[in-house]
Amino acid sequence: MVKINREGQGKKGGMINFVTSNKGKYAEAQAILGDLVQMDIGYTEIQADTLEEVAIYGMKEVALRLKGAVMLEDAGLFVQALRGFPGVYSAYVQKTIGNAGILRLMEGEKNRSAYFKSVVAYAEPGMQTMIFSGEVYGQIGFEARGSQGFGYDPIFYVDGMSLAEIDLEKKNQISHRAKSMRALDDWLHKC
Ligand code: ITT
Repeated sequence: MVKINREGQGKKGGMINFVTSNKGKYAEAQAILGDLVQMDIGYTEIQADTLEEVAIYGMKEVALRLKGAVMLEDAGLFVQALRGFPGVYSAYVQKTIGNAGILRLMEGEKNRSAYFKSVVAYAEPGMQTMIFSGEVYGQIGFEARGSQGFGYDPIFYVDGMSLAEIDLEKKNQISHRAKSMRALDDWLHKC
């Protein structure tokens, strides 16, 4: 029997396990979905052309390892002038050249348009994996600003402020992750 969903619970009850190593992501998701359980257990992030493929493959792996409701999220920064780079390589690029490297690649570039995309995969035993996504459009700034958030936040600007200059509550009003997590939350509440 399907139960009425409460905060942080899957359709069939029980807490949702959010497989992520990223505390910032977890905090943002938790503010929307309620009490989640962070599972920092790692999973294989395949080389693929889309975030969706990475998330679906990852979900197949973690669903075998964990009981109950499971979700994971793959996100990326897509810079128009760099033809979508770093995109699916965002984690590796952040670890290697970092924000300073992206700013260097953008030196002299007038087109600063970029977007973040978040793809959430969610599954419960006996149910097919559901995918929800969200995007936020902005600009790559000319300098890194702010100390909140994580990852590319200091160089990604919306309405003249970097995402690292606004707090979690404000980021959750506009972000790619807030949109994908809200779409999941809406679906969970449609019992
Ligand atoms: P998990 O895979 O363990 O969840 P991760 O940090 O590796 O954590 P992703 O692969 O989804 O997460 O993220 C790719 C990169 O994009 C990574 O370097 C993140 O820091 C960065 N990123 C993701 N979401 C972001 C956001 O909201 N603001 C700034 N950077 C972000």
